[in-house]
Amino acid sequence: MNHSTITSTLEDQIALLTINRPKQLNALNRATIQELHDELHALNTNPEVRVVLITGSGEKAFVAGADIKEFADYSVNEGSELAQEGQQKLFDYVEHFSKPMIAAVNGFALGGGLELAMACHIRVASTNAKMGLPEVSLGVIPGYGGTQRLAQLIGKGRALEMITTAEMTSAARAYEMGLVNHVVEPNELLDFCKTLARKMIKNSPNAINSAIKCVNAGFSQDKDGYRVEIEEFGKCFGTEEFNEGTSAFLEKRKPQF
Ligand code: DAK
Repeated sequence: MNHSTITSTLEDQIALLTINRPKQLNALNRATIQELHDELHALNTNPEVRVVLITGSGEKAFVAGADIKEFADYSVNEGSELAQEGQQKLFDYVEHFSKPMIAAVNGFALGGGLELAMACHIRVASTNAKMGLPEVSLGVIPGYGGTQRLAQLIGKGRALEMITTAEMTSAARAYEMGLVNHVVEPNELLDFCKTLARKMIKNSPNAINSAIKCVNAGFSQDKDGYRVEIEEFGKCFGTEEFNEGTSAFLEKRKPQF
C-alpha cells in the first residue's frame, strides 16, 4: 500500500510502522490517522504478520502530538466529531488489535503521540524520550483516550498531576511510574523491541489474541473481564494451536505456531 505520511515494512513476521513526518516531529494529522488505520487493517488480515512495532522517523520524536496547525480552528462540533472518529479509527483500533502492538518511543511522545503509545499493548522508551499530555496548555484536554488510559496505566493521582501540570516526564520517571515497560539506549531500541516480538512469535497467535481481549475487557465498562476470560479460555480448546501446543509438550519438542 502507498502512503504519504507513514512507511510499513515486514521482516521475520514483524511489521514495522514508521510515522514519517520528521519536519513536523511526526505530528498526527488526519491523513496520518487514516493511513495508520488502513495499514493496520491490512496487517490485521495478513497471517505473515505476528507482531506490529510502531515508531517515529528521525532521532527526535515518536510523535509530538496532534498537528496543532490542523486543529487550531476546529469548532465544538468538529472537535467532538473528530475525537470520536480518531478514537475509533486509530486509538481503539490499536488497543483492540488482534496481534501485539509495541510502541518504540524514540523521542518526544506528547499529546496524541503519548495517547497512541498508550493505546499500544506495550511501550519501550529510549533514554532520550520525553512524554507528556500538554493539552491543557493549549486550552483543550486529551481527546484520544489520554484521560482514561493514563489513569489506567499509572493511577489517578499521577495521571492528574501529569495532565494538570502539562509537564513532560523523563523516560526514567515514566519507567518508575509504569508508563513504559522498559528503557533502553536509543541505538538499541528497535532491536530490543524485535527481541520482545520474537519471544511472542514463539507462542500461539490465537491464545495471544484471546489474552488481549480478556485484559482489555477488564478495563471496559460494559464487559465482565472474568466472564470474557471463561469464554476465551473455553474457545482455546477448539483450536489447532491448542492441539499443537499440548502435543509438542508431550512429545518434548518445540511447538510450531
Ligand atoms: N503540530 C504541528 N507541528 C509541530 C508539532 C505539532 N504537535 N510539534 C512540533 N511541530 C513542528 C514545529 O512547529 C516546528 O515546525 P517549523 O517551525 O520548523 O515549521 C518543527 O515541528 C520542529 O519543532 P520545534 O522547532 O518546536 O522543535 P523544538 O526541539 O524546539 O521543540 C517540542 C520540540 C516537541 C518541545 C515542541 O515542538 C513542542 O512543544 N511541540 C508541540 C507539542 C504539543 O503541544 N503537542 C500537541 C499536544 S496537544 C483532537 C484530539 C486530540 C488532540 C487534538 C485534537 N481532536 C479529536 C480534534 C490532541 C492534541 C494534542 O496532541
